[in-house]
Amino acid sequence: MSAKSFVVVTGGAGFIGSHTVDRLLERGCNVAVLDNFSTGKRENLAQWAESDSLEVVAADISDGIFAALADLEERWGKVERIVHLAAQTSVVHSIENPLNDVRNNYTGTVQVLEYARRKGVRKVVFASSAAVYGDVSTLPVREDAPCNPLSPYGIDKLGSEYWLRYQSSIFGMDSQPLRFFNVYGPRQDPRSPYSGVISIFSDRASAGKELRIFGDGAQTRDFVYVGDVSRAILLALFAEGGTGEAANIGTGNETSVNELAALINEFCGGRSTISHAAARDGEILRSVADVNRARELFSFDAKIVLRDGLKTTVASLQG
Ligand code: UD2
Repeated sequence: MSAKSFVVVTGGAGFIGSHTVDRLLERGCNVAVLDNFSTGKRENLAQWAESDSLEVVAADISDGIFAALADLEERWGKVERIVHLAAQTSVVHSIENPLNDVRNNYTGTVQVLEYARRKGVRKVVFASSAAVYGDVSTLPVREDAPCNPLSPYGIDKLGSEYWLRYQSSIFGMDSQPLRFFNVYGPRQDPRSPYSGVISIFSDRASAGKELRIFGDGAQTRDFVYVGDVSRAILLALFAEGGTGEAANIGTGNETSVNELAALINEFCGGRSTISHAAARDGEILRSVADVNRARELFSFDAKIVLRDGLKTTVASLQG
């Protein structure tokens, strides 16, 4: 048996997951990744191919995780903590495929929590989303603002948060839902129709292709760098306590899509033209996080400013 912390990362081969695994291994944990590889990639973890402290198990969390972890429990002992990131990540996809979203993002969470309850896992950190808020009237948005999700994705994330809170209050399991704002950075896939705007614009501007803004581009987002997000996850995971009360993970800075396109184009040599297309249905016009609760609960503050994060992202795409 090992004295190291045994941490499970669901979705650990994905964009945010693989950065989280990097940090956990650097910290000296034993890490089991559960991933169904629908969007996750083994190459995101290739840097750890020689490590004895990482095991990658191909498994779909919505089928349950007991069997997937049985062998590793014999080797590493009891699972101490879980980072639950595995999810269908697109709001647009969830609207067209609601049952698929329920299976992955709601049933999947309950499966992970059922394991945590029965095995006495100490703490679960969960990737929730700013999508739980829907349209908000007061900005920056605080965690106690009314939640009116406008998509199956937002509903399933909010429902999952309630499960964490329920399990913390009834069974004493520590838990921490994190409401991610717009996460960007290296390893975000630019080629899927559901990709984040920064990965799409960086990929296209690097090739001098046109950047297409939906609507007038005045809509704003709080773009938070993946290295900050993975740092927040570890701070939350190893902090004492956790009642299931959610915390925003953003920077507190608001950037318009117009500003973003101009910045990315500048960093890529200014070869792209910028055009406008019809606005997306149900587009949220302004989004920015109040960041005080994450600071109070687990001393998290985002550190990477957008210009620096964008430069790193663009450089990673240019190989
Ligand atoms: C983000 C999250 C989503 C959910 C949601 C919560 C990502 C990738 N998605 O959705 O998971 O948490 O926030 O509110 O982080 N845009 C363009 N041109 C493009 C692509 C996008 O103008 O080619 C615009 C888009 O209309 C939007 C903004 O860029 O105004 C951001 O779009 P997004 O798809 O990156 O993320 P969002 O905020 O819809």
